[in-house]
Amino acid sequence: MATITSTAVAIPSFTGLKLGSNSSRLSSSVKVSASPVPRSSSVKASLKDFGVAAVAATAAGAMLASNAMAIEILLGGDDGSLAFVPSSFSVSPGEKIVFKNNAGFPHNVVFDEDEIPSGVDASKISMSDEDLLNAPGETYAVSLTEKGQYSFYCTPHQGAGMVGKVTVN
Ligand SMILES: [Cu+2]
Repeated sequence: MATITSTAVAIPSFTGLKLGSNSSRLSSSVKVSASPVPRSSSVKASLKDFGVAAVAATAAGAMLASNAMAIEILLGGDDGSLAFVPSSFSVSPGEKIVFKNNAGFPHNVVFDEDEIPSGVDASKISMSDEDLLNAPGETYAVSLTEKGQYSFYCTPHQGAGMVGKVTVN
């Protein structure tokens, strides 16, 4: 009970403090909303610190995500086509390939054991035939370390042409 109440009040009061320091036009409305709530200054300070930390962490996470080496391949086209989008692409060794359910699922990602570099174990980089991505936005991620050409397909839609190629170079 106490946790929910203080959290609900703390967010607007922190926002208000921040706005108040940056804008004199908004400071009067901030005072009205913040002052009727009786609270100790130590609680305010700790909640404010928490807010700043959360904002900083979000910014750092966004920077990491944009800098990380990764490529996203959609499973199913926006037009309803049963395809990998794009179906042909290149990555660097070790680069993360994220296959993401987009439309027309269920899908999966299985590498063709006859069309991958020799020495690579197809089962280690593939989903199993029975393993399917059923929900929107579900992902399967894999990193390929051996250079060369790899072919892969979606088990339910291979016959419909849902196949792809990736070059690791
Ligand atoms: Cu499919």
